[in-house]
Amino acid sequence: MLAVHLVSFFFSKLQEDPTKKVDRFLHAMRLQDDQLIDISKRFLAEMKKGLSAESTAAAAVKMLPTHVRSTPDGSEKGQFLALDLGGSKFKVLRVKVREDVGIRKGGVEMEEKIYPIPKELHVGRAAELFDHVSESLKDFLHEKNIGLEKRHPLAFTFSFPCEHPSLDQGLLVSWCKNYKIRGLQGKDVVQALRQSIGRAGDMDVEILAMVGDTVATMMTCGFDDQCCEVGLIIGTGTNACYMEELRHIDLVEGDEGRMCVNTEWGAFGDDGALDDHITEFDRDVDAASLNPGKQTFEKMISGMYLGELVRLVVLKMAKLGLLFDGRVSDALRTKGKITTADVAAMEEYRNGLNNTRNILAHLHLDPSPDDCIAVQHVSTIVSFRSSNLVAAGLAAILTRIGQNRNVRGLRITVGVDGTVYKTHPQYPKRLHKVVRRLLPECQVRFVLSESGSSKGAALVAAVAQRLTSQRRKVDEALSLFTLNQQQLQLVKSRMREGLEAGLKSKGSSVKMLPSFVYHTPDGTEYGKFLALDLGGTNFRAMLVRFKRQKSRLYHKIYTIPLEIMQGTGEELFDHLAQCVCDFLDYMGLKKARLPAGFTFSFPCEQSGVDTGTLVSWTKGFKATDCEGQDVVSMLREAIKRRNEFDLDIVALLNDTVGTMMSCAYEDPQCEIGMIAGTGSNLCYMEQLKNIEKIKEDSGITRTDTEMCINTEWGGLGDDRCLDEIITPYDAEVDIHSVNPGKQRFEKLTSGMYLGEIVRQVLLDLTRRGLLFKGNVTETLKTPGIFETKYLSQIESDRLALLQVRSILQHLGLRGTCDDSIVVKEVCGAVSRRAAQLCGAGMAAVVDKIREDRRLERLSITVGVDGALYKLHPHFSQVLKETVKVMAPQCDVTFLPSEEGSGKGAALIAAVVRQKQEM
Ligand code: 0WK
Ligand code: 0WK
Ligand code: BGC
Ligand code: BGC
Repeated sequence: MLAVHLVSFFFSKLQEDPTKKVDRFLHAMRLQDDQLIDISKRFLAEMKKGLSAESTAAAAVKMLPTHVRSTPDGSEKGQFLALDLGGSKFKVLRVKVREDVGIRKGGVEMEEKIYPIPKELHVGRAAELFDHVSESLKDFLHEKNIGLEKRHPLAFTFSFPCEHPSLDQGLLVSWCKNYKIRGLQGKDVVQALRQSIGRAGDMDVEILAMVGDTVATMMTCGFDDQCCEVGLIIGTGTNACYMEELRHIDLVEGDEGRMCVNTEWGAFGDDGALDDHITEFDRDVDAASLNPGKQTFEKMISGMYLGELVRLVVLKMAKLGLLFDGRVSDALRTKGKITTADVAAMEEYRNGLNNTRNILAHLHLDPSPDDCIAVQHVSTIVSFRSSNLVAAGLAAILTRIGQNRNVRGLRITVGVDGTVYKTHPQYPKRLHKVVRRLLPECQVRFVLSESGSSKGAALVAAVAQRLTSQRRKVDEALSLFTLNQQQLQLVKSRMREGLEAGLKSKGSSVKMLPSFVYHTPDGTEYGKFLALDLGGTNFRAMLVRFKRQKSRLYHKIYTIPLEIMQGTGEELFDHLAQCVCDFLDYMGLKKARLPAGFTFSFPCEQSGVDTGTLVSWTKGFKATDCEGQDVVSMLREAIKRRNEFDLDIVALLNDTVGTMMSCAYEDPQCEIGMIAGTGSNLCYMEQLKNIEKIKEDSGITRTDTEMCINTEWGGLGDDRCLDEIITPYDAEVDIHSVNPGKQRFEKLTSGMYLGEIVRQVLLDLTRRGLLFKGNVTETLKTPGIFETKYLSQIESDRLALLQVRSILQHLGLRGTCDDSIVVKEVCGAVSRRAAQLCGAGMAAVVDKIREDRRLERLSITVGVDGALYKLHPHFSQVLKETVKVMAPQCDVTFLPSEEGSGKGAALIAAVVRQKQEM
């Protein structure tokens, strides 16, 4: 007996392996990696087509924006009703989401009930389907004794292609799978549901969000795994979604942050892109479907069609005598007689062959063992092609995300659901394997959505609720920085009053310090001068040479260490003398005793052009024994102490005056100098007769009618006249500054403080849980950590949010894209207010000059310098716009100073020199 078996076994081995003939018969379905890579590339191209405004209308792969802008961050909470319609089962659910504990750890409680959808409703009228849905909801509320008195937020999973104008609106693009209903295409599905719930009555439901099942699945898995940014369904239908950069989604306003895109990849190939892979069996399945010509990719993959594909293949092979000796049964000829569940059963590891025999027997066929092996192999090839095609599509999506993030080794999680993936024994492993083979560098994790997508839908509703309340609270904080016309008018008139008061008497908050500079340059200046410039972020020494209205300039920049800025006056001036010595040595001019102009960018009460006592330090300087001292004498003494060189300091000036002079050398209309840098200040040419506080003094010649006044407008508000626009954040910055109560206007407008104001706002928003998940890091508590340069970088239009995020990470602030959006908005609000306030101040000055000169219109130039004006992406523009609006009778030109105030210092030194030689 054993001998007989061995003979027949070897005989059968000799006979051809039945799978071989199936391999040959279905070679078109057996896709090799190079073909999958090619399909993946085609799909990537389709994705780009769907995202771009030009080509989306004609694109087969619609790439539908979902208005879901972030994946769960664990702060979602609340109780929601949920409807899950479109998959194989229609479910009504109640979902309770608690704080900060993941689903696996039971952070979400669910009660659900499945309500069958009668077949006729799949092909009836929309109203009938939705009335059935609403009645089911009503039944669920009764059964679960959920009170009807309270308004219930509802999340709706609707698994058909919809265009979403917003999270709670969805216009149906088309029906698919086993649905073909009349009367809803192009209409708002949420509205249709609202109406049918209204018709059902006795229910107070607020539909907060409607999403597709891929989105809901991504959110469900994202609650536990923050890396989950892709949702995949391989069920009755198939589809995928992923988080795309908003700037790539042309159909949605804004380029900040991300948004989940529902690819609707089921339609890939509807434009013929996959024709070279469509087999006759695919064409037969399509022809017999409810939507011929549509959902090409889906019909090669999803559970709705796999069984049918296998049946058609087996039928064809039987007809060709390749199976069952050519015998065919009516059952085998009948559509739907082999289901996808049958396909899965045939491929079961242990009982696959047995299941195959039973299934074929069930079709009134009498298969031989080889027939069973062959039919099982048909199932394998058909489902293998399905998982391979999904892998190709997924590889395209992951490649896209990798490109968006500009990373090669992407680490990401894919949330998956759907009966095929869940119940087909080999499917998940095959899919994972091929994806990892196609994308070896990527670390892809697949997470199965255990209990359906409604948790995800509830999370979307919870996120929508959270984002709405967060948005409201953030807008409240930002609104404190939004100045309306009336408030700007107030600042303008306060500034005007400050200017007038300062001209009359000493001690007003806007000091209006005389500079003893009586006129701007006239081009006759000549000679070689040294210019020293202390005040901004650095100390600069310059050699300036004037000849025939041309100037040449060499300079060197030196830093001022904090310990010098806040040490003793002697140390500070010794440091300056050392820098000057180094510069003269470098220029080989130590022996020269050059005439020098000293730009000292702090409020100095001058009694002449070459002498002035420091009224008070500003901008973080706090060197001792300086306030009330003559700063020129202090420099001279330091030079003497050093005893290596000598200077003839003939002029002391403020950086605003130096800037005005520098620019006036180019543009004679320049009569105002403005600094928007570390500090904030302005000077302008005032009529001598208006400077009441100035006594008859040496140096005023009869011809002089004007003098440049250093307004020191930074002090506006020190008398609390700006309190109504001072926010609590400003007060925090002032209290912790080295000069509390002082320089209030400067502390609203200058680079030294804007970063700090932003930090205070971020600190407050984080403490209130509106930012960085409420995680108040040491960084956020560190004064000065948020330098103003970061504002300029963060607000630059060219900078994508990701870069904002990396700046924040560089600062040790780990946040989401949404956090980055808020940080950018806070920076924008703070810098915009600063520019508007300077604009209002400028409007006060130019209108005063215009009125003093009894002019209907004034045309004037402002020489301007400072990192904030020069480097901030929007500051200068907002400033100009504000001046135009606040001083409509003045044409103000802003002329950025090329070489800083150094040339201005030298020009004043030249003028003084020429006068001395007269
Ligand atoms: C379960 C989800 C549902 C989705 C379905 C897809 O809760 O939203 O539509 O998976 O799989 P199917 O039921 O079509 O196999
Ligand atoms: C450059 C000028 C200097 C002035 C500085 C202000 O030459 O006198 O103090 O600009 O800008 P900051 O360095 O504060 O940005
Ligand atoms: C639909 C998708 C859905 C997928 C999975 C497809 O037929 O077009 O919207 O996500 O099935 O259910
Ligand atoms: C100083 C001014 C200076 C301005 C710009 C302010 O802090 O008080 O004198 O012009 O900064 O540097």
